[in-house]
This record gives sequence, C-alpha cells and structure tokens, in this order.
Amino acid sequence: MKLYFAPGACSFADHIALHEAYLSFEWIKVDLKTMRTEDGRDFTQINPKGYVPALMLDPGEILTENIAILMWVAERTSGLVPKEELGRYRLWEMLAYISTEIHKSFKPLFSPDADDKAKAEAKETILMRLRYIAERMKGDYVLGNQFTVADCYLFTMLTWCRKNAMALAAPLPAYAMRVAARDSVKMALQHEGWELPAWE
Ligand SMILES: N[C@@H](CCC(=O)N[C@@H](CS)C(=O)NCC(=O)O)C(=O)O
Repeated sequence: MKLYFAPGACSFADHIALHEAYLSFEWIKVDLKTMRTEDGRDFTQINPKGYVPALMLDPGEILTENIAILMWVAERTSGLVPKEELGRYRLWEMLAYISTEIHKSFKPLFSPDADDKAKAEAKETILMRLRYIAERMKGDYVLGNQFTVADCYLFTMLTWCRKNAMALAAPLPAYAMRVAARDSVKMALQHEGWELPAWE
C-alpha cells in the first residue's frame, strides 16, 4: 500500500491515521507544482484529480478524498471509530464538518490571487468553525476520550492555523499538544520532513 502525500498538506491526516492503525505502507512524496512523485511518476496518472492524498491499495486500487481514506483506515482496526451506538455516524459527521466547513475554508490562505480581505474573512470563518468544536469538546479528543481518525484531520487543520498565526480557542492548544505527543504524529513528521509550529 502506498500513501501519496505532500509535506504538511491535508494528507498528513491520513499519514497519522495509517500509523495509528499500525498498517504497513510506503509514503511517497508528490511535488504538487510539477505533479511528479519522488519515485519518478506522473502523479496525474495516479490521481487524475491532481491532488493529495491518494492511497494505492495493494491490488492497485486508488482511494482518494480524506473522508474516504480516513474511514477506510479507521475500519481496518478496532480503535479508531467511536465505540458508542451512533459512533460511526458521529465520526462521519465530524469528518464532513472538518472537510467541508474547515478544510475548504483555507483556500484563500493558500491562493496567491486572494487579497488581504479574502484572507481575513477566511481566517474568521475557520476560527468560528473551530470555536463550535472547542465549545463542545468534553474529553481529551474531539469525539470524547477516544482518539479517532477525526483527530488526525482536526490536528492537521490546527497546524495550518498556527502556520497562519491564528490564535486557537481553549482547549484547542492543549488538545493539539496532546495529539502532537503521539508516536503516530512523530513518525509522520519524521517521514514528511517538517516541524510542528508552536501552539501558543
Ligand atoms: N477534496 C480533497 C481535497 C484535497 C486537497 O485539498 N489537497 C491539497 C493539499 S491539502 C492539494 O493537493 N492541492 C494541490 C492542488 O490542488 O493543486 C480531499 O479532501 O481529499
């Protein structure tokens, strides 16, 4: 199995999740400017959508989209889906919120064409969406006291907030430090070759 990633991109979430699930995989860096992989392939032949993450499953099947990859990984192990009756759907609900309401809102912050007003509005929206989560967090992790793949995704979004000098509402800085201490995060960082921002 191969994870196609770009350092520090949203594929970091999938990278952490694969380590959390103790799955055996190779991590292949993609240059998103040239669309070449570090093993010399045209990435658009692997994922014609032209973005990471892409997970090549062992029989040659390609899975794309963070939500699908994270759910696939979560369901390969017993510990990454919340245990309660509605747990699988609560996980899906949170992944969808992170993907469509938070992840997508970062777009102006990465766009060279976006002006300062668009960037400021994007930051405001993201912080509002994160406050919704922060005000409802009851345990150590986003869905309670169990670490799930939603934490892999949310944590990745928080690294982007800090890279953009956005102040996180409590308890998110403490939460981020807790997630940062996990072996899965340390391994993914080492493989991707970048360092975490400061949390406060
Ligand atoms: N809908 C996709 C979005 C993935 C995405 O936004 N990937 C970014 C990195 S975080 C990317 O590869 N962008 C490169 C590009 O669009 O050229 C998902 O959730 O997996």
